Amino acid sequence: MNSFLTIHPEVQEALDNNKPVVALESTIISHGMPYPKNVETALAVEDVVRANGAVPATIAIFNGKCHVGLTNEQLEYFGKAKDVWKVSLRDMPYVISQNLYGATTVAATMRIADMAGIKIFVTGGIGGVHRGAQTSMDISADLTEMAQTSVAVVSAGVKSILDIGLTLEYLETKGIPVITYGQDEFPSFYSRISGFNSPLRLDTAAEIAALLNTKWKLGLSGSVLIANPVTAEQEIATDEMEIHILQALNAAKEKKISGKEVTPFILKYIAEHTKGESLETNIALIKHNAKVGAAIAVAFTNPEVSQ
Ligand code: PSU
Ligand code: MN
Repeated sequence: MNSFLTIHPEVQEALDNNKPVVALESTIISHGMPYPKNVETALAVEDVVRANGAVPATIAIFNGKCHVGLTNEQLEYFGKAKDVWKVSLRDMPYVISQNLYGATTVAATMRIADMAGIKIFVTGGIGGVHRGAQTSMDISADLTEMAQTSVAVVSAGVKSILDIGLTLEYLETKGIPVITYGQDEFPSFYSRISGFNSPLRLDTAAEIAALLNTKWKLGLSGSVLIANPVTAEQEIATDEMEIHILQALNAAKEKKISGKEVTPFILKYIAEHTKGESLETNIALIKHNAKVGAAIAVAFTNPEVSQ
C-alpha cells in the first residue's frame, strides 16, 4: 500500500474479502458534464453499481491524495469546484506533490484502481486517436495506459469525435482485446453503430469475466475494452451527431484549442448545441455501463472464475 492512496473503508472491506468492486472516473464529473447533472449522475451511477451487487469506488485526487471511493461531500466538491485539474498520467506527480485537487481521466483512474487492486472500471467513453492525428499527433494517454495496466474498461464504445477506425487499429497494435457486448458491430457512444465490425463479441458477463481471467493468467498484462452499446431507446443517429461533431471540431480549430483542452471543449460544445439531448443519452449510457460493469465484476469474483 502506498502513502499516496486513501481507500474508503467500504471499498477496502470489499477488496479484502474478494467482493466485487467497480472503479469509476471523475473527469466526467468535473469536466464532462454541467453541474448539478454531473453530481446527480455520479450518485446515480454509484447506486446502479450497488443495485447490481458491487461496491462503487469513484476515484479522484483530493488535497494531493488519491482517493478510492469518495464521500457524497467529495462528489459534490468535484461537481462544483472550478479549480479542479483534469489529471491524466502526466499530471499526477504535479497535482499530488502540490496537494491539489484533480479529476482523473480514464488513464489516471485505471492506474490508481490498479494500485488499489481493483480490476473492473466503468466509464462513458474512452479517449482515443483524434481525427487528424496524422498531423496533430493527438492520441489519448488512455490508450497507452490500456496497453500496460491490467484493469478492464467498460465503455459505450468510442465517441465519433475521435477517429474510430484509427483508434481500433491502435488498440490492435497494443494488443488490447476489444469486445462488444451482445452485438457484432462496434458502437460509437451515442449510437449503437459505428460502421466498424467489433474485433470480438461476447454475450454474457460470465464469458467476459472468463476472458479477463484467462488474459491475465496468461501473463498478458494490459486492459480489455468492453464496448457496451447504448440502448435503442436512448441512441442518437450517427448522421445527426456528425453535424454537431463537425461544428464542434471546427470551433475547436478556430479557437486554436489544443492539448488536454480538446476533449472537454468538444464535449461541452456538443452538449450545448444539442439542447441537452446528448447529455441525456450520456447519462443513460453510463448507467447502462455501470450495470454491465457490476455484472462483470460479480462474475469475476466468482470462485469458479477467479481461482
Ligand atoms: N470521452 C467522453 N467523455 C469524457 C471523456 C472522454 O465521451 O468525459 C474524458 C475521459 O475522462 C477520458 C478523457 O479519459 O476525457 C480523455 O481525455 P484526452 O482525450 O485529453 O486524453
Ligand atoms: Mn489529447
